Amino acid sequence: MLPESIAAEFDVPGQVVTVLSIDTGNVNDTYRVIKRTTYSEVQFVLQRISQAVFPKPELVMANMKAITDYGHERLEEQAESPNRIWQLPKVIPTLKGEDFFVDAEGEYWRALSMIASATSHEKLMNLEHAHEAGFVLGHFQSVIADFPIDQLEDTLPGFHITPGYLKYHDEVVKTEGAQKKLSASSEARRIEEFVQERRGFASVLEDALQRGELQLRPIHGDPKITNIMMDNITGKGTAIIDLDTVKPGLIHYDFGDCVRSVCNPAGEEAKDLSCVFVDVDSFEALVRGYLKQAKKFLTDWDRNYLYDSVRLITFELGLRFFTDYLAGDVYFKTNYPAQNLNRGRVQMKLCESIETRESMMRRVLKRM
Ligand code: GN1
Ligand code: MG
Repeated sequence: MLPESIAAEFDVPGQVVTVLSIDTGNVNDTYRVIKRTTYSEVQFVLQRISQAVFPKPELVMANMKAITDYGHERLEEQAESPNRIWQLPKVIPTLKGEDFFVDAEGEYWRALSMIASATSHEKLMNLEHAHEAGFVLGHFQSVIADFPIDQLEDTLPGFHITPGYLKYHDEVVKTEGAQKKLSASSEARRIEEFVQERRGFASVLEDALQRGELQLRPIHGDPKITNIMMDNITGKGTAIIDLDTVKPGLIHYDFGDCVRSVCNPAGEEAKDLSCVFVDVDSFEALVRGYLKQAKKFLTDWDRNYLYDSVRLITFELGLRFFTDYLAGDVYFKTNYPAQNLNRGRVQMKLCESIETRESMMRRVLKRM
């Protein structure tokens, strides 16, 4: 069904004026809906949940409803602070009072409130932006820290388990389609070699979890730069959005993902690899912001694995993009044929830069 007719199924007053497509996001389809009555206008976010990625969208929505209800209560308690106004999206029910709408084709749709007067940026603007990204992530992790993890569904088994992505990669590489792509592209062969050289490192966080050095906690799962909303009025971070992947995990997955997306000034879709690197100044600003919130819950072991998490999650995303290219683009949406190959090269170049700057990054972590 068309998004225009779906938009009318949600409990928002007025008539649909327009539905605009929002192109960021590699998984779900996202739209901004504008509805008007004779005296006001309401805008909200409408999304079609990708069932290629989330086979059980109803579980995604159960988590989202539970975590946003819980989060709103916590944020209400903090609403007194004049310095910063926190926001968190709210699930908008359908006219029948449900948390999602299933259309005639079996597609799952949901509506979420818009974060007011705020902007999501594809690339880093300045050091203050990096500080805010870290602060917002640390704040979100602290808000959900006491949510019982046994009440969160596992919506995406294997998410951020790097050894699992490696196993899948090994299976994909054997296919005829992947072999053809590898023999046709020296870039692809180069990335394949890069992956093989780092096999041993892939289990660094999972091993630490097995040894009991790290523990599972509620995490965001996808705190990339575009999911951190900056307040247009105060210039501060005001919200973290895209709560599809809130589930039990290691806070390191979040930290690594935030750093790899914030501290690469060229962004995820760069074409010129010479512009891709980890910027240590913005890393320092991000860590400073993050620790203002996170130092109350980080253990010594947690701190010990922060550098590794940045290297690992960057490598992991490079591997996920590259494997999806070899598999025929079955997971991440693309706009041109070799986009997932290009995204893979960018993350692997970034991973290399993180390795080059390891001692500088470790020094930053040690100082704070
Ligand atoms: C996907 O859909 P989006 O853009 O929020 C992916 C993340 C990746 C990200 C890279 C559920 O997120 O894990 O880091 O692309 N989400 C899922 O841009 O796989
Ligand atoms: Mg997401």
